[in-house]
Amino acid sequence: MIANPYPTLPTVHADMLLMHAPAVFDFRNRTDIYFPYLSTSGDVPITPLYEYFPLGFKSLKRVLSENGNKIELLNLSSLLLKYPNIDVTALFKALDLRLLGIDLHWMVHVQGSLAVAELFKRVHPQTPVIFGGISSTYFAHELIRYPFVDMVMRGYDTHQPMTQLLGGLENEQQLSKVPNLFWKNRQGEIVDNGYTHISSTLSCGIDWSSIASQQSSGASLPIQEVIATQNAGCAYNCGWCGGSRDAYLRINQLDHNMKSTIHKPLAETEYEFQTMALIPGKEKYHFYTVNSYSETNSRFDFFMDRVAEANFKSVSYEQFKLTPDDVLRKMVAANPRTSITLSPESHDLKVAKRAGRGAYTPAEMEEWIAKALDYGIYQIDIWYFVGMPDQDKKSVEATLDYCDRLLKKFEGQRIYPYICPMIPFLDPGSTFFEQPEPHGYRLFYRTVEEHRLGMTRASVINRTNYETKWLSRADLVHVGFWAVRRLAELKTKYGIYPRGVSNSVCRRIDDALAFTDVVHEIDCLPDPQVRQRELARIGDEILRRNRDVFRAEVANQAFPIERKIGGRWFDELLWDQTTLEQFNAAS
Ligand code: B12
Repeated sequence: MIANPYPTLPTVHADMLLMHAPAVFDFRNRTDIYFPYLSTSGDVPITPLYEYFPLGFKSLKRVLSENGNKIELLNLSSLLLKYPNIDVTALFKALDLRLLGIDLHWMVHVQGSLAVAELFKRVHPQTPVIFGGISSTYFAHELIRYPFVDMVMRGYDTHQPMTQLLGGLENEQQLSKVPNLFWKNRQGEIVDNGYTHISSTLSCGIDWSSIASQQSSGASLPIQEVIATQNAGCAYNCGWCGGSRDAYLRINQLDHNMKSTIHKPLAETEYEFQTMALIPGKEKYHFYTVNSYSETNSRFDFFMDRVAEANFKSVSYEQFKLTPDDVLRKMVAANPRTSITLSPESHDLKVAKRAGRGAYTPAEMEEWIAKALDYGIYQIDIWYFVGMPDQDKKSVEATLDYCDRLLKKFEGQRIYPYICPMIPFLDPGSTFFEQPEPHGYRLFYRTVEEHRLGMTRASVINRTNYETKWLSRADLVHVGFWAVRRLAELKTKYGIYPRGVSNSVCRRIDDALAFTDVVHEIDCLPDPQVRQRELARIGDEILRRNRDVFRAEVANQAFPIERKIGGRWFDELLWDQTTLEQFNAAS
């Protein structure tokens, strides 16, 4: 008798499991794709697997559970970073589900989400697999054609349709009535139920009372953060953004008379704060609020009153325009460690305006910074972008010169500029994606399949889905990384980073850029056999570098020091730590 090579994981029974895939599956032993250091946007603590799952996972869990379903969450991405030996097939065998839900929300997950669906269907051919999220909505008609995708749920608010779906999952007659659903019937025919559920509010608040944190115990620099968004869609219309006013209307098939931002009812916001109050040690948490610039004044007032009661360690708000005085005062009163994030995208007003921003000049911003600091704002983060219309190498260099002046002017006052290249993707559904040529863009990938294959290219330059008239794909990567490196140097010059930190960032970026060129040259070889052979030759070098990035620790531009993962709110690992450690050791 052959012994079972795997210790069995206790089986998880659920009506639905929502699973978040790594951007690329299986990243662990791939010697043919190179993932450079710091190749994400840099403001959030993630690796190039993009471990955040959609906030909607948490709200879906709440609504569907309240309707009598057993709902579980699994962040496969975090799990594989933390337990790298785990056999995913064996893990899937321990799932007993009525339905598996996978997000394809951010397009960057296209390869990983599809690969995970395919593997799951091999293990459980009878269990239906449903896709959802923004990219799923945009590409629903393409996704449903993959043999291992049984259903696609469209929409920015899927709570009601998903409740209906779980109620009638085994009954085709009932399935045919579920709004927003694309599905395959028993004959394998694709059925489109139509996109008719258009919610006028973002219907459901999240229950934050229990979040993944237990596994961070002992970490010296724990990542303790909760996040909130009060709306979907956007009040603004940046051409590169897949969540802009026009993109949101387009992706959700809404006409231009419809509202481009829908809001969470205040009672649901209140509920979120009540549940956040129950997080153990919440006064050590940072509260990251996103999209606050799409709120009305009275709603934002209500929100800040709740922030004042919440007593978080610190709070950050994203602002589109320069925050007016009365709001600055109120923010500081609500929390003394308030930081504001601005995203002018470029110091050059012409570029900033073409990026959809340009609501203020650098001089106006500086005047405002001085005032905000006077009011007691604790920190101001200023984000610049690489890959905008009219932005060439010189323009990026000039942005860095501007950052130098800015850092000097506000030395020692927590004014932190950042910059990031827009890679790998220009958002599908954004205005520039829809009409690339008039805006100076050229697309390399348009369809799901093109993006999926694109994400398996060895070189990050070839994974990028666009270039501009002003910056080629290679420039986007080179100029972008150069800019991040230069900022690290500047931050040391002005005493923000210790010399050791910036030396390490610069050394790793230098290596990433030099090695990207090696990989890129091979990845561009026309003959696939020669290409494969040459890639195999440097396979060990790729793997060594990837393993340096894919660890149970994460560093990003905003915090370039490795911090342990496992305690981030989205690190939902489904089984307890001991069970997973044993399974990992035996796999
Ligand atoms: C908040 C936000 C974030 C937060 C994360 C919040 C989170 N974890 O959900 C932060 C700041 C961390 C973030 C990061 C990123 N973001 Co973002 N983000 C947004 C924003 C502003 C709002 C999204 C939101 O909260 N919606 C409301 C919540 C409650 O609902 P939801 O999560 O969408 O879920 C509902 C539905 O989508 C659906 N659903 C979702 N998944 C699934 C799965 C199944 C199976 C089903 C049935 C349904 C379903 O049902 C849910 C319930 O109704 C949008 C822009 C916008 N205006 O929409 C951009 C947006 C989604 N982000 C975008 C991008 C590109 C990114 C980054 C890749 C940027 C980067 N380079 O780092 C990263 C990815 C991070 C990662 N995955 O690790 C793009 C995506 C474009 C695309 N098609 O790929 C958008 C559209 C615009 C933009 N450029 O910012 N983001």
